[in-house]
Amino acid sequence: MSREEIFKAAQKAINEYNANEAKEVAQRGIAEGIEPMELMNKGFIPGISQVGDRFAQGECFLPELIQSADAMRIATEIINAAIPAEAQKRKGKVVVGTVEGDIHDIGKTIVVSLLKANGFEVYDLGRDIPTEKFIEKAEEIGADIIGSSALLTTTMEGQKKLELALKKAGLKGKYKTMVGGAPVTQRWADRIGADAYAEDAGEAVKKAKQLLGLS
Ligand code: B1M
Repeated sequence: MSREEIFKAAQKAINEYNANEAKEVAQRGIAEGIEPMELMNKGFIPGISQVGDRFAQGECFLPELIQSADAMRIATEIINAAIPAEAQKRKGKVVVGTVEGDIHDIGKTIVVSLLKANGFEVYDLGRDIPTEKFIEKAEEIGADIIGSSALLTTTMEGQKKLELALKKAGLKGKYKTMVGGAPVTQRWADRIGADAYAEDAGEAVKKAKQLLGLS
């Protein structure tokens, strides 16, 4: 199978809600030497985006969306495990979670893996995380950055709430904040006063380094 065929097979597995196939393609892609993030970005992510588009157009429904998310989760686990870790001194501490009311965590988990692989100490809070939990954890572990993910236009408000809560507690400035998620933009980050916005996991690493003056 060529690289292009593997990317196509990954898209097909997610589009057909086929977890076994997704697992096989992920393993095969890694075994054939495709870079983990390239396999994710050119194969699996376009696949789940296509399913999302079909869902939005009423061409598939929640049960299918759940099945393809499951296939995506399995592929993500394999890909994340294959990301080579940078053998370096710890770069900084990052608390990351998906905001309250939002259970989308596939993208957030990829961001966590790539940050870890790049030498950050990451505390993954999970999904559906209330504002206070982000702050409590940051205070507890002495974080450098608080990162929040939001996938729904309605839950993006959670990122704004976090900024406001930090200001109210006199903690804005103590922690740098980074926001991301499909509906999130630089404009939104500017509007709510977040310190950084990242479009994808690779950019999240770049921005985290910039926030800490490491690049
Ligand atoms: Co939902 N969902 N979903 N869903 N889902 C979307 C987001 C939607 C756009 C689909 C659509 O209609 N086209 C739509 C939102 C519409 C809107 O808000 N305008 C939607 C909806 C409506 C819903 C429900 C309300 C459906 C329902 O119940 N009727 C429901 C909501 C549940 C809730 O959260 N309360 C729901 C549920 C689900 C599933 C559970 C079935 C499943 C999630 C499973 C899981 O995550 N464990 C799911 C899925 C899979 C999707 C789509 C299809 C794919 C999301 C995804 O995983 N993308 C999505 C459509 C889409 O986005 N095109 C959709 C792949 C992932 C790698 O990308 O998450 O964007 P992403 O992460 C990227 C970047 O955004 C960035 O880096 C990542 C890696 O490159 N990034 C960060 C993310 N977080 C970051 C944080 C950072 C920095 C960068 O710093 C901290």
